[in-house]
Amino acid sequence: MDLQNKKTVVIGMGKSGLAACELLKKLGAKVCVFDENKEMSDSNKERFGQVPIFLGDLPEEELAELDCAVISPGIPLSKPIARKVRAGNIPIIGEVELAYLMEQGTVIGITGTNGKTTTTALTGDIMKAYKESVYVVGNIGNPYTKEVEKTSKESVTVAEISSFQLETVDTFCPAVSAILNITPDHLDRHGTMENYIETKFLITKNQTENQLCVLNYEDEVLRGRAGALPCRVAFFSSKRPVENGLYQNENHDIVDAATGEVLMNMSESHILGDRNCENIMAAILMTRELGVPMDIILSAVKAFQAVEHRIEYVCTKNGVEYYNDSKGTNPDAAITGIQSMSRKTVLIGGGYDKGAEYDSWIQAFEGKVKKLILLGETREKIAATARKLGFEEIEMTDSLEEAVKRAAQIAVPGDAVLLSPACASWDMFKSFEQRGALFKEYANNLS
Ligand code: UMA
Repeated sequence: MDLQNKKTVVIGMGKSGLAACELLKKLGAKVCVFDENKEMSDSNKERFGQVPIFLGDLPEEELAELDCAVISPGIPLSKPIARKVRAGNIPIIGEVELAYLMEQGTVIGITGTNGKTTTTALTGDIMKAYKESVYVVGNIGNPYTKEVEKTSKESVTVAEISSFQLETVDTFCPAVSAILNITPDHLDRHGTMENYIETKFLITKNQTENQLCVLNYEDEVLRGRAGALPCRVAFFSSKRPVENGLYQNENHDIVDAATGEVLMNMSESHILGDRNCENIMAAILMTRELGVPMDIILSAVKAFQAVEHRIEYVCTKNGVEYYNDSKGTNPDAAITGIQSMSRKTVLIGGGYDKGAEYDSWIQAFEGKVKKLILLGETREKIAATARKLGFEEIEMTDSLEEAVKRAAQIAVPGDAVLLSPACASWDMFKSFEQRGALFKEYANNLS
């Protein structure tokens, strides 16, 4: 795509917007940026240098001259700015699509409601053990547009792709893709579960019959639609043997379905539980497809440590272990969080309302949660669900700091305190990273 001298607006002044803006400048486009936030800090504005900035609204005269718009993932196409641009017949390119248009190498694309970041980081580690040029990009926190210029015929890009990013893909075509699972999330944006599922499957839409998509056999939707995909499929299952792919047997061995060979045992991994076993199997299938020898794959898997904010051990204070699962941003992810606790747990939850239901999360407490400390927009909704299900051990707080202090008072030696909110962070924090970092700070500062 020739963007030389093309007047282009970048919508969104976050990480993706900044990286897209830098890339567009190098491509010779005439760039301006737009953000809905009229209160944008000077330091954020300064990051964009001399580029014209429009906050709140894009003047008609600017709109009239536009050739193209690049949209950040956090901004829905239903927003007034996107509608306005589209009404003017100006093409909107997603930030991921813009990067992909310049991609020179092989792409691995990973999506799913939960486990994406762990699988992406692990797949990146495996590829790095085998190849010199590997770029780990996307929803994991490193915009694709920031790295794409470095790609070459020899390089591999491992991309974590969220449903927000998939909404605006057009030609994006990973050589190998994975959909790890699909459970309700981001329904405030996608409207219905059906829309959310359709969006997730966009990761395979341009794949061809000689390419591979890796799917979770335990996910009914994924299993059901496997036959309709345009590419080959390999399955993984943490619960039963599959015909084609990998599975975990009752001894927690990972078994190659084709040969019956045991590749490794889950006790050899630092990341535990069925969900992580699924992430590992997906990463093995994808990297094996790209020719990485199994001994290299397995030694990278065995060396891999949990990613930050995902059931991350923080500290032990007065015999109480503190865990940060700030990335547990939906009920399904938070279920994995509580299931991995082996101690009685004081659980801190609640946050931004994405329209989720919390019944299955509360049911997963299974007598392990001694107190649920709630904060944020969803606290009343979660409390009502918990009470409906007979769980009464609830306390309300107004800040994360207060929640940590209260948890420390309630927990006794041998207990755990777990931040695993089941909600996004955007009601009180900039990001789940900020929420997790503050939790760690408050926990570390306890006397
Ligand atoms: N903004 C608007 N209007 C809106 C929403 C946002 O103007 O309706 C503006 C904000 O004022 C802000 C900017 O847009 O200035 C933020 O843009 P953004 O929300 O796209 O965020 P980025 O900083 O560019 O980060 C994005 C992803 N964020 C989202 O999808 C919400 C990051 O995923 C990703 O790591 C990054 O690009 C690099 O690719 C975060 C995330 O929460 C981790 N993802 C969701 C999830 O994992 O559940 C999908």
